[in-house]
Amino acid sequence: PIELFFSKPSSKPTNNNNNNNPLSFPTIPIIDLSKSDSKHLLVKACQEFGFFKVINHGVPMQSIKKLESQATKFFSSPLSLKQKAGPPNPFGYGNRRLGSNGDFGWVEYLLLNAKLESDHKSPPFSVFEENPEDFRGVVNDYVTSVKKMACEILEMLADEMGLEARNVFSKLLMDEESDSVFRVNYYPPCPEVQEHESKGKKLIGFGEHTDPQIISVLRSNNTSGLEISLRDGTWVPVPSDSSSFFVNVGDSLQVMTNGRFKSVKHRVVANSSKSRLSMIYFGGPPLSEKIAPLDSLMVGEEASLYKEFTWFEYRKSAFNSRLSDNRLSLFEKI
Ligand code: GA4
Repeated sequence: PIELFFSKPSSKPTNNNNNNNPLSFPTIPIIDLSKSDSKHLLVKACQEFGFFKVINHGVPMQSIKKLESQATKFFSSPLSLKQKAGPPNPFGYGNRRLGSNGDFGWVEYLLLNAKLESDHKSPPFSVFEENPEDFRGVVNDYVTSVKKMACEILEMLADEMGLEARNVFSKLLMDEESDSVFRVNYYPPCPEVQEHESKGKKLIGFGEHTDPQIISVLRSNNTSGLEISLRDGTWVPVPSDSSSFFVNVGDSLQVMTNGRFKSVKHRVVANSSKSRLSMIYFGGPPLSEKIAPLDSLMVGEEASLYKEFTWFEYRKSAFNSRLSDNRLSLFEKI
């Protein structure tokens, strides 16, 4: 039922912001990766928002455009063809249903293995009839560049925090066993949006949630929809920017920094006239990895805020949760 997709009326902007501009939204931090003095701003953004925008990111526009055009072609194919690439268990095409516990959204998507050598002969890749190998190749190119950027960011963070090894975080993504995922979301335009907006409701494309992994790197076309939640509960719309990337802290990075960095709650609201296409790389650790605050980060008598768990345990628990659950709360020490 369509009603399931609607949120409560969204909160108004507050004057509780960081640019002394009453009644406007705070500005989302912009990090220029080509500047070495961005490290300080990066750490600040991870602490305050768990979210930032990245410019001068080094990902070739050609690689982005190739993926965008392949994905657009796929999502505009007949439903019967797309369904051959589904259901997403764990990888493949999905439509409306999110996860396995009854969450719905106004969205279609492809969930893919971010492991570069993985097979292109079985679904969802095999459904790209013209040349499944080509699509895998385009995904591989894109994931390779985005993963490199994610690792650079994680190394700048470790550096700025004075951690013993600058690769403490990035080595988890670089590990051959890294459990990383790649996702392409397609949000079709929805004519009913306007009617509901007049009632103060928003049609939800992808419901509010935090990402369980370490770091997520998102790129979208020029259609807005993404919103992040501030700690006071205000929803802040993120203006789209197709030439930049948006990065968010995942639950695992929040734990590894013992709560210094915040995994940000976010959602996507539907658009009445334009389709939104986003592609997200979720950098995760190997399944056997213990997720715990880094020793070198703990000061004095500081105690871990979290119980011990492996990524396998956390992932399993996260995938058994509902989108809007506070999935980390099960692992917090009381
Ligand atoms: C959110 C981040 C990634 O997209 C994802 C999502 C996963 C899914 O779509 O199957 C989850 C969601 C995400 C968190 C809670 C569970 C699992 C849907 C859901 C209801 C692939 C992931 O790793 O966690």
